[in-house]
Amino acid sequence: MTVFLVIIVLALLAVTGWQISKIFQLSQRSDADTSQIANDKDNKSNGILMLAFVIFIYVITVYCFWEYGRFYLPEAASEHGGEYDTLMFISIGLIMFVQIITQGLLHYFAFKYKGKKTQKALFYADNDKLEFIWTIIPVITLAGLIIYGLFTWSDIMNINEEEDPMVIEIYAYQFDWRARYSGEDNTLGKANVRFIEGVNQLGVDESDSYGEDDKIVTELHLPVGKPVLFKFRSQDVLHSAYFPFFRAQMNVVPGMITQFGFTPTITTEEMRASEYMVDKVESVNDVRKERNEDLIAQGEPTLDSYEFDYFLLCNKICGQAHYNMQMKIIVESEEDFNAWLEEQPTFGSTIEDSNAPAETEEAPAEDGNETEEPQESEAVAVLDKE
Ligand SMILES: [Cu+2]
Repeated sequence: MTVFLVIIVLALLAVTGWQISKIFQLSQRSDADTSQIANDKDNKSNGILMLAFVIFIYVITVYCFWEYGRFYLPEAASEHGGEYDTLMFISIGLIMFVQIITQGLLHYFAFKYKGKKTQKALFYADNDKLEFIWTIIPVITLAGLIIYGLFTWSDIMNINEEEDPMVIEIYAYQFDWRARYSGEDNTLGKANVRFIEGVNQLGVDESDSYGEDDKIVTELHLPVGKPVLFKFRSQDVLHSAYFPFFRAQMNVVPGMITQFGFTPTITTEEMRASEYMVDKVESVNDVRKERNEDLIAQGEPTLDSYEFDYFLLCNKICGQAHYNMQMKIIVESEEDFNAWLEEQPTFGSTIEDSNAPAETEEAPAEDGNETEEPQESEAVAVLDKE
């Protein structure tokens, strides 16, 4: 009903506006120029507007670089990241250079050659030489960019098996991540969504001996300088594993395994100590400090101070809590990594532990609920935050 009333009111307003404009037209002096054809004055004001517009977009561009330049990512923390950044920098630099010149010329010419009663447009059919020049230059430039891009792409995407990369599975589900280390044998056990039951949250095949030493964790640890090969699997919908600091992203597709490999080069500690990150953390904490003053005044709990950590994000809108789908990544020395991995339970032992009490208490169903509960309460917590 309200919608209906609003529509009627809007329609009446439109009619009123139209009637007022008619009255306004009738009240104009009879000798005023009411022609629909543009005269010199119209052309002049449009020419000036064209020039003003290009100046406006240039000013906005410079302002954005000035104001938001600090939101750029820091130096890449992976081996291939440098190549990726160079390709990006060259492509964007070239596009911007051409864009600034051609856009400027387009608007300037619209101003300079604006219509005048006394002038007649020149009929100029074609010029082979000019057309050749403006065709061949983009062809060579674009071909160069594409070939360079293809080489970089294959360099990044080709996984050198000779380097013996450490195999880790990244498992996505609504709305969290799990990582599965392939253990001593560096081979992941087979897995299928049909095996998901109880503590076997990732559906690892219990009958596959390769899976026994796999280790499933909620936090991704990586040894610095060691190549890693990620195998991605999704439980439900399309996700995208996005590692911004390592310049890596791969779709995570239900029903298939996708992969991506990289070598982390900067540890979490080193990144925290970098000038970029020190400044960034300081500015985030300044904002939080200000916010905390308000929160204290309102008698609400305050925000913790921020500390940088690498993270893995989901970069496909996969549902309600997509925005909160992230996993912490810690890049550390090989010794620290080995010590941490040593502490993690293997898949085999997890299954054994879960089976042991189940046999006596006969409660496999309850086990299933226990593993699902944290997910559910997480989802609820996330909704509460919204
Ligand atoms: Cu997702």
